[in-house]
Amino acid sequence: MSAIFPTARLRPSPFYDCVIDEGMVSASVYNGMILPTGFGDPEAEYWRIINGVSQWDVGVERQVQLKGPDAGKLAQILSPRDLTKCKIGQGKYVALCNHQGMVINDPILLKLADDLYWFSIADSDMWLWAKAIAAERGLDVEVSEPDVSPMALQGPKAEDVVAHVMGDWVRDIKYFWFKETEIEGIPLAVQRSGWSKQGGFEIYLRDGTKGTQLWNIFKEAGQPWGIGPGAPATCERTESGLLSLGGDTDGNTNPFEVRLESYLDLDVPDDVIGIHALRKIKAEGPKRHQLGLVLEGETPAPLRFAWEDIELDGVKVGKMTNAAWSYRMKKNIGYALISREAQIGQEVVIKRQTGDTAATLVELPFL
Ligand code: THG
Repeated sequence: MSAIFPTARLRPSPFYDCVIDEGMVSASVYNGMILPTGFGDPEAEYWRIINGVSQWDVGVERQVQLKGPDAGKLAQILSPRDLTKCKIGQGKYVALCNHQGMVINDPILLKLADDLYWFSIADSDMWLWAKAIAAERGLDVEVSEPDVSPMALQGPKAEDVVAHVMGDWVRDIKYFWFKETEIEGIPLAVQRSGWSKQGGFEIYLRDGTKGTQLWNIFKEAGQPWGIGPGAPATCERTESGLLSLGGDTDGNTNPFEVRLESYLDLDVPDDVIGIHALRKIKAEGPKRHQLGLVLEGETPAPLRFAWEDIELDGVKVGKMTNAAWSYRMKKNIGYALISREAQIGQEVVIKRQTGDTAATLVELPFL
């Protein structure tokens, strides 16, 4: 990979030298950083996530740190989900919204102490947002981007590898819970999480000078389990129904439309940003929903780069927001963000750049 120029504005993660050595061939941009996306054999990388253990540089999952007496207060003001029962060492998936009730990020919130929280953010500038809200509300809290960079181990064999390195105690970590620890003096947090549904852990590196050392510890330990490089995979996440903020959403998407309602608590206090709008949207009934699409055809469809119109009986009813060839279903699948009038089981037509394509609306997740 020679076409990327890491700079202060397009930052490499602490694992960058390692992913270059591993043969990275493609990358994306996320939170002003380089997100590796491929190592030359997408199908092998996919099956490694499904059957084995895959090692990902997800240093782009930046942490927005809230520290100080009002850290918990700010976390709650930003999150339309009840955090009063969130324990130290626990993570919670939260749908951060703006005042209009539109989703602006969908991080995991980690509570490290009563006065210390991290939002492990998706791709939008939450640091600016959190700092502005803290100032406007007059809160006693420091908002910063700490030196923290996650690395993910995903797949059914990830637990054995992490237990081999850290000890069998990691097997007892519950979903989205985490522990602060270290290996060979490298400060870390280890969490049962990751952007796949194949199980695994994320290791939050807390010293950016130790990226190569940490990568190699897991790379070497994982050899007996066939560990290899990988990346958050469009195919697996689509099959599994995971949300990609900014991919499946735009600036006018509310959480009810993209299956995030179960992460909302509409009775949180009135000072939570967006809560009035969310109650109103709920009362009026959301206009769209997110469904799966199974496209006609038995071969991988051409790549696409923009949302494409969906028609039902010749009338435009929504958009196809993403698509992937499913190696397990042997079909092209995608997500529809579509009028509630369109229902599971119906046949629609996708106005693709490559021509009209018939598809069936199905429930998410696919698998
Ligand atoms: N891990 C960490 N940080 C992240 C991500 C991650 N930051 C960026 C991005 N991913 C944030 N977005 C998501 C989206 C989905 C999930 C996690 C983070 C996720 N969702 C599960 C689901 O929808 O089935 C489970 C949610 C639940 O049940 O609580 O895992 O991956 N560190």
